[in-house]
Amino acid sequence: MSQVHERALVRIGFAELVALLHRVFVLHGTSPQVAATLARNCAGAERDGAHSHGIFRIPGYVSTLASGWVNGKAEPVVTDVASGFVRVDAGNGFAQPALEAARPLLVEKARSAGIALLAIHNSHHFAALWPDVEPFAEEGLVALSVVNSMTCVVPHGADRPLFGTNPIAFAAPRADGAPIVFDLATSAIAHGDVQIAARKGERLPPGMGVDSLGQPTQDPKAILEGGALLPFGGHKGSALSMMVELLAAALTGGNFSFEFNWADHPGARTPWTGQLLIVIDPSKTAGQSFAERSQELVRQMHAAGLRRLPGDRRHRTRERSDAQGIEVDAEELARLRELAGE
Ligand code: NDP
Ligand code: PYC
Repeated sequence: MSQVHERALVRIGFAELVALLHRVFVLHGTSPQVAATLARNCAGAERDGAHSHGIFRIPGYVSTLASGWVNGKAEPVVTDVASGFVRVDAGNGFAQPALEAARPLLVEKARSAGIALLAIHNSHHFAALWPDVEPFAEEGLVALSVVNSMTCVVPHGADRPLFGTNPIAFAAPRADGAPIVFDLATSAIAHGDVQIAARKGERLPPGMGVDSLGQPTQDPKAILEGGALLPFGGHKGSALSMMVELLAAALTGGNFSFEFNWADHPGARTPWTGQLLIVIDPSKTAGQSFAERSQELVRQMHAAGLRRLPGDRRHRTRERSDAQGIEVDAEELARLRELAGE
């Protein structure tokens, strides 16, 4: 008879989790500033139930820092390239501190010109993408971001993997309620979720990936050990993934997902690529305010029978976490405390 292992769950407050993660990052080689950014990002993902990019990622951050693959103390260099174009060299560091460094200039340009673009290169992104766009919508702006990752997706109609899992995130303000936000990998499933399924011994739905012989498989281990993922939606997701490679890498000066080689850095897990953000000031729109128009769209979607908007699940989880504490696996929390040297 197979044994079912009950997971013991405990609750931790957001601020306490941020402080714990901050200690982990600093102890494993980031500057305090980088630690503050990554800790908030990672704790926010855990708080919102975005488990594939919450504390599950910490061992990957730690092994990457230990491998010397990423510079945890990098100081981003921001360049004012043109009226609507900001560039950041992340200095082989993480993308989020680079975004933070460029943010004031990006917002200033978006508000004066109506639109501005941020091109981040020489950067590592190992996180969910929605935290990068949601804050812009919270201050009334529309934001779109793309980031490419590491080769593990077979383009539709091709024989071998080339693209990354390449997510697209979008955020827009609305009049009554939290901004409309979606954040989706262009692969049929995020690589993180394949790892989680493998760890839990679960099978995947059909159509997610192939094994090392290119045959369809629902076994996550077969995908991770020599196999590959498929794009979502066949040729359509594949075209979007191609677009992400072009915008996040070619346009920013970053690496394509297939262009870096971490073989000399055992333990390296963070893709060394690029990221693009486009920020629009919708106050320039003709007619009714954009936020009222987006509210009207949501109203009509609900009237048409829609029960769940993208972001609704995250916000419900956030409300529960804020009220009761963030629910985490007790063993995982104990491992975090060890990594923090406690
Ligand atoms: P999901 O498929 O879980 O969700 C994609 C989006 O669809 C979310 O906005 C989600 O909202 C929404 N959604 C999901 N189900 C429904 C539904 N039934 N009705 C309405 N909306 C729905 O995400 P992915 O697995 O594609 O991606 C997971 C994460 O992995 C993302 O945060 C992504 O950024 C990250 N990632 C990061 C990479 C990197 O290189 N840094 C690479 C690849 C992925 P909600 O959140 O509310 O459920
Ligand atoms: O889940 O596909 C993923 C991923 C890649 C890089 C970071 N997350």
